Amino acid sequence: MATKRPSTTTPDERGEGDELHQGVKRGERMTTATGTPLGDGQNSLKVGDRGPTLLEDFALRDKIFHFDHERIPERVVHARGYSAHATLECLDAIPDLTRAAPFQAKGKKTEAFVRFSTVAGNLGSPDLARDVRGFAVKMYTEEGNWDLVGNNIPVFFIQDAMKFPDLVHAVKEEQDRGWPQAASAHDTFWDFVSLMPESTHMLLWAMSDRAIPRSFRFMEGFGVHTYRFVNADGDATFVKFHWKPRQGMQSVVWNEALKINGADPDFHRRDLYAAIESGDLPQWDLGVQVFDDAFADEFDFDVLDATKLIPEEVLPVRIIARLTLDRVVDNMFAENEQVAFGTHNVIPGIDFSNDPLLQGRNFSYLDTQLKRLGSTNFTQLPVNAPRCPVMHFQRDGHMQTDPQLGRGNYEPNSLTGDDRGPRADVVQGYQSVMREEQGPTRRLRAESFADHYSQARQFFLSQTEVEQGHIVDAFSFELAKVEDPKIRTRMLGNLRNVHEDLAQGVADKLAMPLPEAAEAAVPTRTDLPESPALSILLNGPDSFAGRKLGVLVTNGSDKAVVRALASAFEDAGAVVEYVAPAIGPVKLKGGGTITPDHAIDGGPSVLFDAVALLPSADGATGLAGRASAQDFVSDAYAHHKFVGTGADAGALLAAAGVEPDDGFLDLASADDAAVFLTHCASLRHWDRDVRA
Ligand code: HDE
Repeated sequence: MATKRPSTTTPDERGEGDELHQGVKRGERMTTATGTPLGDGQNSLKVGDRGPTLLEDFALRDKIFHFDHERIPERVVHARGYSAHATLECLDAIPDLTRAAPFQAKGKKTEAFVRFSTVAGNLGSPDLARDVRGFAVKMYTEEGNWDLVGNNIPVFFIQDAMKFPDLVHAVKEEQDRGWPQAASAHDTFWDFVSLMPESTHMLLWAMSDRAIPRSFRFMEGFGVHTYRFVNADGDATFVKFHWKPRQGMQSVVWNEALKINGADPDFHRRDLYAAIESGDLPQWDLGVQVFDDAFADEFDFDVLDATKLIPEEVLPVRIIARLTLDRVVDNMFAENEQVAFGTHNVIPGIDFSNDPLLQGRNFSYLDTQLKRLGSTNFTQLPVNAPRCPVMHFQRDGHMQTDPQLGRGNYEPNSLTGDDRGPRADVVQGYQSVMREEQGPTRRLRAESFADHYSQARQFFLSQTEVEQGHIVDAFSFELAKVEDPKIRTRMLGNLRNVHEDLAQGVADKLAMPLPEAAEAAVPTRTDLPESPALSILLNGPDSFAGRKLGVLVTNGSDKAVVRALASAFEDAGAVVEYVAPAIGPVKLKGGGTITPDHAIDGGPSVLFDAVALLPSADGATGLAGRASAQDFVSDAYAHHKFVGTGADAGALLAAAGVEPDDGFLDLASADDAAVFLTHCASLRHWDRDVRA
């Protein structure tokens, strides 16, 4: 037990070399890791005034020793991530389908922890990389931890775990040069995927706006694989999991993503933190697609193939629970870095399918945690520890923190009382689904996995014209970064099997001729119906709530207009931030001041979902000569944003070279705010004829 130290207070002092020794307040004394109180936190122990330093300086050694070992291996994939604590609430009890503890009673709450991530970049990479986002959820149920380790894209690049290391090596920075960081736009990635047509469907998603979400809050999540639900009678069905953001979906445009990465590489983590801290708690509905073998057999693709999805229009998603992110992490290392997810963490009621990718993952995650966290006892770390009792005969290991009482450390035993220890429960314990499996041992890709293009085409055709344009642009951007023309040509050959317009559009942008279509194992189906659920723009929000307005103000901005705008947007659940020529207070016409959130050089319009230009006439003239102010306006224009323009913004608009269109709304008087807000609810003015 910790004993209290005598409470002391000491004054701040300067040392002989002018170093600051801050005094102890409230009796809190700094100690070594073993609790010895320190008398000096600034200087190592030396002989004389100028050294040498003594080997006996245990305080220096204690501190430097720990520092030298601060880093642990970062995740080989999904290194860059951000987490939050959460609660899952059951909305619709489904004991008929599963005995999984979170879904047994309506209103049942389960503690959870969520980590979002990019895949390819290292720990310090920017948030707006074009990449898949990880969407990993740990649910601490009373029957153990259940991890749903998913992505924001419902399909994957490869069908068999055997190919995962190749995929990851290909996408990460190239080994002989060390770049590019957090980018798939390079030769080795496109070389690999162009030789692996099974990746085509996922490539369509990765080149779509899904791969550049505006915020973690505005993206869907998917379990990807087919899993199994099992009820208390042992009856099993197949299930696919979906997370649907109650904030609606939203992405950025690519040119904007490139600029956000420079302006605020932490854009996504800052956004999530700010939303939770302000009480605007992000929520997702958890939905399931449940089906049986007979239903699965009706498809000509295989439900065990992770490159395929079941369209929601064919099998609707049934909402069963709601996830609320309700608390930011206390410490990034202890929680975000040390949280250890694994697909193998299942609870009674959840079981696996034979998806060969899932089977490989079940092996991989445990392995990786041991490598990263260094001990088999990583499950004892607070972020990983189950909230239900843990009882077994696993013993010892590095960093064992459990005193593991009693005499019994094996079973069967005939010990009694506390010495006896736990036993497996044949009635209530986890039972794997009984499945009949038969067949010769072979290394084989099933023929049912061979159609690589039909669903890619279905995805492309399910997008709006604007989104299709973005897909063409993204392929063109990425392939233009590929140096070897034969890789680009090969990829164009694959794209011809998806859709001629896509292939032609990309070829045109690359100024390359279209090659022959690649040979396809199975001809592309052209009869699959469009699935509107696959489009972001068809499923966006219908309000500006949770979005951010950037208001450009200067000395002399009209107080009535500024205040009316702010209250209209804030009342609608939006965040308003002010950008000004400098960070000091701005004096308004009509009285009062505003303390800006950003100086213009560090507050570009890419940080906002819509902007308002409310400078005074003098202020507009002053800003007109500044590149950052010109970019503020021209970027908002190029990124299809709605722009509110005050009566005196003319000089700035002219300097930016922007011709106002229907997406520019007058903010001449206080009454105009409501109309501007109504327009902003549709988030972007897609009719504007600009393309990155
Ligand atoms: Fe992962 N994956 N993965 N993965 N994955 C990891 O585990 C792996 C796959 C996913 O925020 C690693 O703790 C293999 C699909 C997420 O901590 C590692 C295969 C999907 C996260 C690993 C896959 C994912 C990971 C690296 C193919 C979407 C981040 C660090 C057989 C359904 C979790 C770690 C977090 C992390 C292996 C494929 C999602 C190496 C072998 C498909 C969200 O174990």
